[in-house]
Amino acid sequence: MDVRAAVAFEAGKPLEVTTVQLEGPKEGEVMVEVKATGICHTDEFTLSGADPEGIFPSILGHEGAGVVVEVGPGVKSLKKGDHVIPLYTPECRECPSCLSQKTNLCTAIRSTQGQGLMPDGTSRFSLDGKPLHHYMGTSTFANFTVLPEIAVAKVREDAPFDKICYIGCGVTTGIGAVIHTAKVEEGATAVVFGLGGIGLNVIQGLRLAGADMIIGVDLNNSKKEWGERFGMTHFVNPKEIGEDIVPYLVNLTKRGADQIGGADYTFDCTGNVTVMRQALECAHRGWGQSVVIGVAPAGAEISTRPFQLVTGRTWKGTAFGGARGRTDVPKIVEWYMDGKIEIDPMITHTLSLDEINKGFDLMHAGESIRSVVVY
Ligand code: NAD
Ligand code: AHE
Ligand code: ZN
Repeated sequence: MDVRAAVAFEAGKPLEVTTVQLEGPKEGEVMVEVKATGICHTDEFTLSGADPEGIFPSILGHEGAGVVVEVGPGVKSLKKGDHVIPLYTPECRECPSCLSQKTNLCTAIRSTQGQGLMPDGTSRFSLDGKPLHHYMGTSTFANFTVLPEIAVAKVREDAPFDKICYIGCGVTTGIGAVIHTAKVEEGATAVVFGLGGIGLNVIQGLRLAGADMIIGVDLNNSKKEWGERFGMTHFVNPKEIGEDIVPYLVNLTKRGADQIGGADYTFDCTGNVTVMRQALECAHRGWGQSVVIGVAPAGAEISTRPFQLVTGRTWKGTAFGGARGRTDVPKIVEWYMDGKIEIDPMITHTLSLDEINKGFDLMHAGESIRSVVVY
């Protein structure tokens, strides 16, 4: 069938909105009518050419919400009409990773997903008879997409698509990093580097967890107000403090009789490896945990003095906030519907598919938190 899609033909070039062809779902797959999709910084990262796994031409997008319109043979857990959120981190509940209960990184289809293909090694998208690649297993920059059943979370039907699409990545990643990955406790101190679509969700996750001191760090002063809106207690612009950011933050977080500074938890939400090092090094001696969320460009590497780890800091990372999509995403939708978490104010721009490149421009200009395309 013909569908409308924003195609990434080449790295570094704007997306082209055009009509492409989509095959129906095969064994174990479903077709979803995408009703809305967010534009995440990771889409920009891949489009820029910085993603070692970036493949072109492809249909990007991984933050969607929609309705199941067709199910392939053998599909058991979904039916036509179900409201769903596509999952770039699937949950098969059968692979060694899922069964371990130690990680959300399901391995069932990761290798074909990374090659821009469905699990049978082919693509459902094409243009003029030539295959187009899928992206992150989701390709939500098309008004219809095909997904493996294990990469779909069924959610309640009264939740608005143009808001819950954000749970498909940003909301779950930020809140999950606090709850699942860092397991932040009440009264903790935390530093969040990068107050964009992810960092603000880390901040609201910290507020939910009961953190006492929530320091936000960003080069853009307009993010101060944004951070405060979701629970940030202190804002630091590294360009304006007149000293190195690490000693500044260590000093700011001094507590207790020994006056040793450092945060209990720190989060990188920038993808900048220098910032990742700063985040580790301003974590508290003996127990501070630093969580890498940002995605760094091909070839980038992190470094620090091993002494930072010898003296008890832990460096860890998180994908999709450690969330098991089919289990956890419906719960996060419930939290939103119950008013436990906020989404609406973070969706600063709503666009049509034809305007999708404007969403990338707004991100580059630091003017948006989240732009959402509504089909
Ligand atoms: P964004 O563009 O909305 O926000 C980035 C923020 O970082 C901006 O406010 C920017 O001003 C700030 N920033 C940039 N450089 C900085 C620096 N040196 N110091 C302090 N602040 C700085 O991006 P986003 O959508 O929030 O995504 C953030 C990162 O998280 C990206 O790298 C993205 O690819 C990644 N990400 C990872 C996961 C995951 O599962 N691990 C999920 C989603 C996004
Ligand atoms: N393909 C890149 C890495 C990109 C990456 O780390 N993606 C995150 C999700 S970012 C969502 O906005 C992720 O889930 N990673 C785990 C995985 O299995 O992809 C690279 O560097 O090769
Ligand atoms: Zn994302």
